[in-house]
Amino acid sequence: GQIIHLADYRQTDFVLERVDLTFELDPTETKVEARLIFHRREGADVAAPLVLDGDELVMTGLLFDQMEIDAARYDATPDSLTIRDLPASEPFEITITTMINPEANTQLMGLYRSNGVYCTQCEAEGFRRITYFPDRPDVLAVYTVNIIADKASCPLLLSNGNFLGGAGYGEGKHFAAWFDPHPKPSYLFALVAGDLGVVEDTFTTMSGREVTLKIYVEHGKEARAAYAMDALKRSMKWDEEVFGREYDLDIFMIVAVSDFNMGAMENKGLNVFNDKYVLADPETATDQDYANIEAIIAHEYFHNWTGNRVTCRDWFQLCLKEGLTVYRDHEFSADQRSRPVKRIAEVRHLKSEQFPEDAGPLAHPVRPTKYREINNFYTTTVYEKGSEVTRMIATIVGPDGFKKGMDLYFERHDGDAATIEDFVKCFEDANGVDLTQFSLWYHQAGTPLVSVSCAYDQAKGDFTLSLEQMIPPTPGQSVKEPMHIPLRFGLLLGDGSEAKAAAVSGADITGDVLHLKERRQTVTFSGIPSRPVLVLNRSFSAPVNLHFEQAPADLAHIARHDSDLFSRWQALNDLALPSLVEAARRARAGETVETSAVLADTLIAIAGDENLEPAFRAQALALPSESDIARELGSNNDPDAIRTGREAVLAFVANRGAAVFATLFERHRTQGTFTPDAASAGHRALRNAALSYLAVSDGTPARAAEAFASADNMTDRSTALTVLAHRFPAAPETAEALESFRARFADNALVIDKWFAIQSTIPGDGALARVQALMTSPHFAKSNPNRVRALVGTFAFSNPTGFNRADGAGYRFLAEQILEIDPKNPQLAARILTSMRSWRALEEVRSDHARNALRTIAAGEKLSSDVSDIVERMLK
Ligand code: DPP
Ligand code: ZN
Repeated sequence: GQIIHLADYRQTDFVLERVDLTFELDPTETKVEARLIFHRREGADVAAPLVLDGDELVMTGLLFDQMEIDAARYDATPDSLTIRDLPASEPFEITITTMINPEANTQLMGLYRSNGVYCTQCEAEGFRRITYFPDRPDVLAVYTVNIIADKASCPLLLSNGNFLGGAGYGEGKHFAAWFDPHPKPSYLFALVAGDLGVVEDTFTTMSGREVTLKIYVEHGKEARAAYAMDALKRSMKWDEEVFGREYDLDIFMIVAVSDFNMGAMENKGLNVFNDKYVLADPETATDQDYANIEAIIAHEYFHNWTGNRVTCRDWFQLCLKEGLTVYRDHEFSADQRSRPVKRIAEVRHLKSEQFPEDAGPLAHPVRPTKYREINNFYTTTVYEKGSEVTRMIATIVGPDGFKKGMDLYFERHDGDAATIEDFVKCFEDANGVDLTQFSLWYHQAGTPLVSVSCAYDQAKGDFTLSLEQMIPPTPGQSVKEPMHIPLRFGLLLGDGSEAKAAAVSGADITGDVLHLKERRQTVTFSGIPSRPVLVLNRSFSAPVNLHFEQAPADLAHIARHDSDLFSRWQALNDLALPSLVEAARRARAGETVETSAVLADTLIAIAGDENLEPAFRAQALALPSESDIARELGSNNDPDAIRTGREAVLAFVANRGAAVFATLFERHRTQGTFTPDAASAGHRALRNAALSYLAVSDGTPARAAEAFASADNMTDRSTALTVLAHRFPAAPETAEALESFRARFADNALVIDKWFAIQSTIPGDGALARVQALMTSPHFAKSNPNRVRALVGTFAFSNPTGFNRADGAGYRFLAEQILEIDPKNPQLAARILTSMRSWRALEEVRSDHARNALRTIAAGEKLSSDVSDIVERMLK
């Protein structure tokens, strides 16, 4: 594939007026007839041909205004259809017939079959695998879809919009027709046909319209869709209340399928989901699964306005819908659950996934300006950093200003294919502010580093803060401009109250937000009665790294007293990280690791503080991860030393807090009927965090084995199993528990994925052999993305010591897997390959092995553009 540049964007020469599709479904020979009505755009070149996109297409018919067309007037290849000598201005109709093979479609893009169900995935460029089409998001049209299929195997025939009607159709067949009145781009097209069970409900919108809600799942799994339905209704209500957005069709459908590359897809009126994000019950789903389902159901529903009603002009604008919609689903979950705990989880995720991407060879701006393979830009930078950028706009213009800007966006751009510039302009116009400098967040890659120092002058009562920002170089961007960084802050006094400055100079401050705009800024707060402790970047108002050597006593003060729970967690993290870095250094040098009692005592005190919500205390107890430590170290990393050091700190905390952890383990047992609400989940999280420490101080598997045996929900059961497997991999109790878990859930693939993931993350050199053995298990299926991600993906992404074996065997294994998966499912292969994005930060022996493995992949024959794009950027 060649490189596509944002600067080359131009409108199409032809306007698509309407689309009429007829599918005659067959497992291996599906016939698609597409009737497309176009007219030449006013002002377009009258000689310009019509060029349509295709991908592996076979054309069996072509008509112009229902007439045969002269062979000299067109060229058809598998990837494009070009038609010449078309009318200068009047509308014309092109009818294209293609034959496709859904059964053979292992890429899972376009029309394919999953467990006998026909389904589609068209984002970003899957529609061109169905028929020749102007397959780009700025071509919006109204669609009519006719589906003809075998009645017995496909009683259900679905597409976007409203159902028009259906009837029998010849021998053993039937048909259904759907009409979607909302103009849409082809990536939002969907078709589903098969035999599925359904859960039905209704929602009455704010203007009093009744909407039918249907969730389709495999027969027998209906009860497991109840939580998803509940989450859908809460999402619909929330979007009305918070964003004033009402649903716009008579029916909203969700279909769960078991083979899916993404999490889910927001097709107009007919969302298609990975079944992992629909199905849940206490027996099979963890609290995290419930939270994910709630968030993803909301995310896809929210796309109806941010993505579908207002779509993207081109794929460079992907963050226009994704960053904004992630922000919306984050806010939804924060309102449904505990806001600070949700924020902590978001920041943990951002730091562990997006920060490494932004610091490595795959770094790119939130709004990129070039790409080779768009599938590779569904990244945590576009999604999560994109959400953080939206959050900063809300911080800068304030809640009312944000609402005004969003209202203007919907008013101005409903029905449009818009750009990031259009979006930002709405906030400028609605609030009379200039966001030019702020917009650098969309254009400059790399996580800004803000260095902080401060001084207090007792005699004058002046507190002085010096700030300096630096944005590291990233691929293709060596020089960066200073950005507008909104930092929420507080000055905490000794009694836990907040100092109010009499005057401030050196920076714009609005409320509790300090606007850092220059490369260097010195800010003076006067009238401060005693030395304050600075709390900076409260609630993570800006996605930056802070370099601030704050005294452990000050961090402990914040951890115990700040009004912002997020900052209390952040302070604990900042207290722990230097200890863990030092521990890794010592472990690598073969020295004994010493742990500070301040750290352990602060952690234990917070864990035992019954005035704090349990979910927060569980987050506090989770020490920074091995990859957090690696990121902090930055380069020349030895994952074994990092683990050894961290284990020593963890053991110190475990032993020192054993009595407290034992009390928590007993006190926070949830009893009675299981409910997946956030408060109950918090008790389980705290109890399980205590169990993880107790397993270390106990030194025997007894307590975890007992917890496993007595668990009455999947959260407790899978945590106990994880503790057993990771702490006592060789114990008979562990083998027994793993086997009983497998046998109990043998026919539930989603639970077996947990069984794979738990075992693939057992630390140490033995992990690879374990993963290879599990790949021969009858539960494994190479063609199913969820299975591959659970076993191979989890190993590569989440087992730092096992994957980064010093002999390079982990990397060689991954290279083999990538080369094997790529010809069948390039998107899946490319995604798993990004697990090596931080390879340059490894010590020399490992990075040499990693480079060799990447070169092996790069030398592969017939690599997909997905994999070659990733591997080439990684080796550059
Ligand atoms: N379905 C994916 C998402 O919602 C891509 N649009 O993020
Ligand atoms: Zn999305």
